[in-house]
Amino acid sequence: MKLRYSATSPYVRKVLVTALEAGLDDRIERAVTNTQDRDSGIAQDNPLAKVPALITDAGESLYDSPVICEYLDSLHDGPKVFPPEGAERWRALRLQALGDGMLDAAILIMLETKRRPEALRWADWIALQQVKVQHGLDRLESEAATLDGPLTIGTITVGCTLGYLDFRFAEDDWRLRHPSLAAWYETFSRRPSMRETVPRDGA
Ligand SMILES: N[C@@H](CCC(=O)N[C@@H](CS)C(=O)NCC(=O)O)C(=O)O
Repeated sequence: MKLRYSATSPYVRKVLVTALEAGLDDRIERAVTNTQDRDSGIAQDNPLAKVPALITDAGESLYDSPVICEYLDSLHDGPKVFPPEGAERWRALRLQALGDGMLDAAILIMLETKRRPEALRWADWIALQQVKVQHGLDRLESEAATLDGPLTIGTITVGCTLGYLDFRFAEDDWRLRHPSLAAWYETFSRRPSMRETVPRDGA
């Protein structure tokens, strides 16, 4: 399998953590991809020109991260990170959606505040995105006691989301107002799969 990859993408990190936890990492070739480079071929594998995209051994392209993670989870016989049914499944998928939504907002903030020229920034719009991240953190804080337990795509996504906030917004420490979540993440981030996938600029 080939993974269209960027070392800073939290969605790619979800895929890598899932692969490492499933023991599939050795089967995945990583193809570093600049999504803004038309010659990279990303649009042939994902018409949205986003990473991650996975090209299976059968030559089929899969995207986006929830689909790729569920595909990888179908390839192994160990404990599944996508619970097959019932309340556990819906809880894991909801947590994944919450983390992914927080990431979508956080990336928009990053692009607006760190990439766009200052004169073109739209403060009210940035504030709207910040509220989404804050509300997400508040919800996770209120649920922190339930994050322990079997690893799921939900907790993987939450872990990658908090890691992204540390990576891009270290100056606004989310831990200050979310102590229970911080305590959970302190343990979660020590998993080898998390340690091996810490985001790095220029990697
Ligand atoms: N919903 C997608 C989001 C993927 C995404 O936004 N990836 C970013 C990198 S962090 C990207 O490729 N952006 C390039 C673009 O939007 O053109 C997923 O979960 O995989």
